[in-house]
Amino acid sequence: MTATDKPEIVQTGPLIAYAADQLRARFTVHELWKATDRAALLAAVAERVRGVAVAGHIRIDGALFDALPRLEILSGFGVGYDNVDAAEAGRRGLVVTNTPDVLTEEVADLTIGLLLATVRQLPQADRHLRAGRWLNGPYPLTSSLRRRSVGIVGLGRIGKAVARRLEAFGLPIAYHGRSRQGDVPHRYYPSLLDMAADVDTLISVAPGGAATRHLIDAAVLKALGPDGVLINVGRGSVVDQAALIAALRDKTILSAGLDVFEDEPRVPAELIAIEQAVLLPHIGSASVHTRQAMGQLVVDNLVSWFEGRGPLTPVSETPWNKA
Ligand code: NAP
Ligand code: 8YV
Repeated sequence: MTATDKPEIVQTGPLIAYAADQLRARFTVHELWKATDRAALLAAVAERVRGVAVAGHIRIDGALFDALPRLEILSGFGVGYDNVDAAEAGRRGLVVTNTPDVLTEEVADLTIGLLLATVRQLPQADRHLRAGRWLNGPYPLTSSLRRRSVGIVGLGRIGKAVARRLEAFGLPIAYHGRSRQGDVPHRYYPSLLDMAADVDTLISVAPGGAATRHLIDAAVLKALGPDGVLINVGRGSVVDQAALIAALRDKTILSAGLDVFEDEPRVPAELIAIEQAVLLPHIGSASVHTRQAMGQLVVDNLVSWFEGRGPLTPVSETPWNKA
């Protein structure tokens, strides 16, 4: 294959070099986020581009599909794809892929770390020591994981990996989702409000999008109660952030550990000012090991497609029928 035979793709945002280098070796890559006039770039390549590597958080919808009439496949970096209108892609016969499984254990590890950091106030204790306050007295006693009961919102791949870890901690686990899962030993709650009333620790690993927007609202936080801890590693949009800030300020709940926010990377000053909250800059999958595995899957989906072998990990809205 000569350089000119390479299939042409658009890359929407920066990717780790490990993946970006492989894309450039295999494809002619048009870097959309670097273009001063994106519409002009798309118009110039419209008749040649058949693939998109989706990176970054720009909205991918009918406008891009219209601009690239020869488009066949969109290969996304990340398991969540709420920034892509996959239903519309499906209607147009396009394939969308994501990066499931390769990040599951990493994100579950981070979730447990965030839970422990929030309940035992690890960042606050670290700040206490660094500020020299230990010299004046010990760090105050904290809340505990002991006697807690956990409700998981979104018991999918990552939710189950979190549940496996929590079993080792000896904590009772319940879950809420759209449907009961037959092969799961944990108690199922069709109502999130009922689950929040029965547990004191809520862990959200639910996907973003219209169907889950503000699923965790003021009423759910009130039901969680004054010992309540909310951990969110799914998507910021799942939690009503203004209601959460109010609930933390007036002690409706005890604390929150958040890896995701409604308008990333902007985090409201009101949230930053809440000392008991633990706030992370969306690092659930952000290890070299796991980001390389995710990047590899972005590349592999495109390579597999252009070699005529179909996508490796299509999303449910664009199923691939090998026949
Ligand atoms: P998954 O296997 O598809 O699991 C998603 C779960 O959410 C399913 O169990 C599903 O259960 C539930 N769910 C879907 N829609 C729901 C709704 N309307 N109400 C309640 N529950 C709903 O996905 P995954 O691989 O575990 O990833 C989950 C999410 O984690 C991703 O979509 C992404 O947003 C987030 N994530 C974050 C990071 C990070 O860095 N913080 C990293 C990776 C992933 P039912 O079908 O029974 O409803
Ligand atoms: C990524 C994520 O950091 O996979 C996901 O859904 O949220 C994270 O693993 C993100 O998608 C990359 O921007």
